[in-house]
Amino acid sequence: MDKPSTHRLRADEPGTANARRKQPGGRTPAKALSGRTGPTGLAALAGVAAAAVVLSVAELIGAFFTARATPLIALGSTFIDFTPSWMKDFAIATFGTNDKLALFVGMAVSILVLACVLGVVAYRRWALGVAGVLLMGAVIVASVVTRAGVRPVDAIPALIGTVAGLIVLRILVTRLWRMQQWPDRAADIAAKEPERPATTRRAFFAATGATAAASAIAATGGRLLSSARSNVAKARESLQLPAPAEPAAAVPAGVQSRASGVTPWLTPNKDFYRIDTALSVPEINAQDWELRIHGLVDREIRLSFQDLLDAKLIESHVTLTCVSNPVGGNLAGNAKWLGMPIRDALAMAGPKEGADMVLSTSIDGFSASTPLEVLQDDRDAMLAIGMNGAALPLEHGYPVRMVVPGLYGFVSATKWVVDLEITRFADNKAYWTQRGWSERGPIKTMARVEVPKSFAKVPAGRVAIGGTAWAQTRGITKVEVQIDNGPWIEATLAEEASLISWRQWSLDWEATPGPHYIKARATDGTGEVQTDKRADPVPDGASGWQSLMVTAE
Ligand SMILES: Nc1nc2c(c(=O)[nH]1)N[C@H]1C(S)=C(S)[C@@H](COP(=O)(O)O)O[C@H]1N2
Ligand SMILES: [Mo]
Repeated sequence: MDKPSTHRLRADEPGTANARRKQPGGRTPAKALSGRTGPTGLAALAGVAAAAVVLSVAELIGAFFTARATPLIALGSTFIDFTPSWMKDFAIATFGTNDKLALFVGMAVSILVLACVLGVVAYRRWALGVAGVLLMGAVIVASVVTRAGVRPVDAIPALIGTVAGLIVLRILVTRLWRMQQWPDRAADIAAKEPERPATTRRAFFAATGATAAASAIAATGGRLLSSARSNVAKARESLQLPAPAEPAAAVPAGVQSRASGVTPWLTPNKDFYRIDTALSVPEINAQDWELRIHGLVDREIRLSFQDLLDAKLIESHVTLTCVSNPVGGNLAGNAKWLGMPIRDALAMAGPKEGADMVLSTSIDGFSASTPLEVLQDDRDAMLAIGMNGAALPLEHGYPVRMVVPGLYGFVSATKWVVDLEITRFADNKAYWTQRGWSERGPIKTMARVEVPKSFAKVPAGRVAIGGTAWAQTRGITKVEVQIDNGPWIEATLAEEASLISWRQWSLDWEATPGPHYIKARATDGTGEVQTDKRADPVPDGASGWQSLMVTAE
């Protein structure tokens, strides 16, 4: 049958493979429509507009539901959870604290591409387009309701958004069909709706443009509304911290490195590194906060924020370090923390024989596995409520986080912590352990050179080398520097405040003109010299000596 059959054409949606093959003269609908942007391009645009409507309507309505579960935030969080570990490591290494922005850009590009495909598919086969929008809605609903601590009603915004997106897609695709110079179809439509003239390309652009603009406004409005509705930040500011029963030991004068340009010994809150999987910072009202301690315990207990305020609080300078920190990197910070000793909280619950791990979980589903004995010994492990004299900043875990000296953050420093399960390493795995990192994470001894900077040009003559070293719970007893593969020279250590905070150092060096290589290594309180064996951050922390080149001139 080589004669085109109008009957067949009418039976098919325009643009289906079948209909296209039967077009007289082999002209596809794409070619039939003259102009710069063919129907495929316009259909892609329709898909983008529809996807924008789904997301923005959902986001706007989401402002009235659980803040951490608005569609954009939930989608982003799901994106994070499904990002392969190597890509996450790459993002942290490449974008550092901008990793979230990178994530949003990556997500936006992916959605844009999928939306274009959706538009084209809907134009060619409407049923598949419907399926596509419903799939999109299902993915959003799934990512919303699988967030920890989210209620089923939080799915409502995504459902309404999906319906709105479907309606918009139908309107736009119908216009496209009508634009076709395809006699049968155009006649069809004209016969059914004679009062509505066929859409022009310009009108179509205007319609999609207006939809996109309205979507952008709705999404922005949703985000603004979400933050305006939150008063957690205000409540945090007016929180009065109680005085510690056990104040921090006085910090000796001289903890700061004599080399100028070395990071401050005490890290201000605003400069403290931040690493977490939370796209939108969880906002918890202190009055609503509750910590459940359960599992292998004599009695399950629940602590309120007031219980913490009333407890015997300790205060301590502790250096936190991220396992993702590369040799010489700056994912470490030193602050004065105020909190309730975790061992006191555990004692109230009474861990049972056989338990060897505490699985701490945050309100947003992150979890960390910490050896039970570490939380029961005399190091200052605490449920922290204060950081450098202020209530915990929202992004550092307000209202309560864990701080455990000596362990990398991924196995100990749970922010926004709401649950402690006393369990066994054999029975439970924490968030990062499930993703290929180790189940335990004692901090490795590390010496960091901060001045001069790598590849710096320095004036020949006296140059101050300086930096920071850490080996929390063991302490730093020596830092040595090697110039151009010469003998190791002992640096001058700054005063030590405690074994659980970092220790700075400096060394005066007479630099001769030309390029020089500087290496540094530390020795911890057990007498062990930092290993020169290079290891990547995965699975339990980077090792090796930092090495840098500077040029004296
Ligand atoms: N809720 C939650 N807590 C978390 C994390 C997280 O992703 N979510 N990341 C951990 C990691 S890997 C580190 S290094 C520390 C960082 O704490 P900071 O952001 O206050 O510096 O927090 C830990 N606590
Ligand atoms: Mo970390």
